[in-house]
Amino acid sequence: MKSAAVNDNLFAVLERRFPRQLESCCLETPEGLHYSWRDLLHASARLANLMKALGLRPGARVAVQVEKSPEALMLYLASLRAGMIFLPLNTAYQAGEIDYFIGNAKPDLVVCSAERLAWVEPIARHHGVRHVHTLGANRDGTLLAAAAAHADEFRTVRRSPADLAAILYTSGTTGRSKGAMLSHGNLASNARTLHRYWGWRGGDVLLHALPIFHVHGLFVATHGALYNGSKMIWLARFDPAEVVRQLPRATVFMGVPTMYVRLLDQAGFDRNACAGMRLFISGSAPLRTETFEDFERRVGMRILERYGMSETIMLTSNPCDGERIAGTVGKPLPGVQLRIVDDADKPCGPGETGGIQVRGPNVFRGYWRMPAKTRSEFTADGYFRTGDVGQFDANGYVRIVGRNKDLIITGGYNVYPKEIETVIDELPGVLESAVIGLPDRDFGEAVAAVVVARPGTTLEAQDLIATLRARIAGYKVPRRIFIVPELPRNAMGKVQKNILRDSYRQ
Ligand code: MLC
Ligand code: AMP
Repeated sequence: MKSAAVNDNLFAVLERRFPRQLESCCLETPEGLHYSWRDLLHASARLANLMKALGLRPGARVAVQVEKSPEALMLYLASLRAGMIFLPLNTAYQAGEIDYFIGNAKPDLVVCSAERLAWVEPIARHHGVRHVHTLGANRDGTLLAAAAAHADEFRTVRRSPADLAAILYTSGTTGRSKGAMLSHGNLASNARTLHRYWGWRGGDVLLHALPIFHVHGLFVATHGALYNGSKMIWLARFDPAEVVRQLPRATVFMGVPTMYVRLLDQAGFDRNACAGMRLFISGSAPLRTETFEDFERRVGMRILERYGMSETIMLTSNPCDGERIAGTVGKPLPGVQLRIVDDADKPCGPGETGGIQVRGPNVFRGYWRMPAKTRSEFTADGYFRTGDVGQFDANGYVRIVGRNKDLIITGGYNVYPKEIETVIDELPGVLESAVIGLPDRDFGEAVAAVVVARPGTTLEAQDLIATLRARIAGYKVPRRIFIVPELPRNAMGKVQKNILRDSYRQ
């Protein structure tokens, strides 16, 4: 029976699994920095004490847009310890995007890099944020200076599994982002499940090269290592040459397919470099069969592909021991109920295509301040509609064959065409636009826009791209813009994006 004394705060769950030797290395960087498990406890305690001293109460939101660094990880852990709700924000977001997130989430504390302060602070103050601090990539900024005065012991705040730990903004089909609310219980259950399923073991070392503002890098990778008491080699950014240099010291690597494509372009990426590696995991976007096969030929190992999303964390995975099949995302994880249904919500048989729905302890608590939207995304019996389309094969492996949401995934980042079309349509001289994803060797899909000018106006694609760069995150900016006299429409007046995709594919 579970003791009443057990704290379900995710940090407490992770801490119970830390190694006994608190002096051993928990995190190191290629620049030669070493952090022990004790350093991690102390740094997160100081930051948690600072949050408390600032008057933040459990349940307050902490919004963070900083470069990846060990201290950025400590800040996340401090937010868990203090019972705050963590709101990580992509460093590519521009002012308009940040304004929406801060206005929607109403955080009590905003932490940004010093370079962003000049524009982030006015936005934060405008929305009534009480505290704004800076955190740089090199242990600089006002946050650490303020935390230094605080004690390095902190009693982790008690949380129940249903209490919120994080809000992750995911774009929406309507162009408005939604905040997916994830609880301590959601994150802890997924961490435990993946720990078993991926066979984490003593001596594992994670090579961490993902950004830490999304599910993949912040939760799946980081929780895996922390829950296993494993060291992380912490790269500030994905640099394929640096990854190849560090691989001989690691056993586990997680990446999006673009990272595998780029690793395969490195001459030194071979069996030798990977001799000590136990597991390569891919997710966040479809892994092409060609990449899977090239990888196997080159390295002699099969990439383990898994499938997840912000609202559900991880859902399915190819096995650690057992056959990993190209083009599939494996079986539903233990505890995850996954069904594939037709338009009438009737279960599909093996080989039949339908919408993927899921239920389980990993499924989020709803969209922040959007109860109606939350209700409409769940079925009457509590399944979440993922918007992904797939089928079970004869062995029970899931194949994702498409999406019934108008979404582009570029290099593991999601782009909703509607959001980009809305921004393009507001530009002077633009009558209308259609945003599509085109096949791209590096990014899987690349964002492209087809734009119609207002009568009597001339538009230049390069000018539009330059203007868009200042308004939206770089990965959302179309790589190509095609100026056309009109968009193809069907009898209902709807733009025929399939025709555009076919025309511009080459
Ligand atoms: C960067 N750029 C991109 C891009 N990333 N363009 C399209 N798609 C992308 N994904 C652009 C920049 O705007 C810039 O444009 C140029 O590329 C170089 O920028 P960079 O910062 O140097 O890019 P780089 O380091 O090369 O980044 C590529 C990448 C990165 C693959 C390392 O995109 C990345 O880390 N992706 C991972 C995303 C991720 O973690 N997803 C998980 C979501 S969670 P310009 O024009 O200025 O030169 C999820 C759930 C799940 O989906 O299942 O996991
Ligand atoms: P996000 O909203 O950023 O969390 O992205 C989640 C989406 O990424 C899912 O709904 C899928 O469409 C997609 N996705 C994640 N993993 C995979 C995968 N292995 N194969 C195909 N699509 C994936």
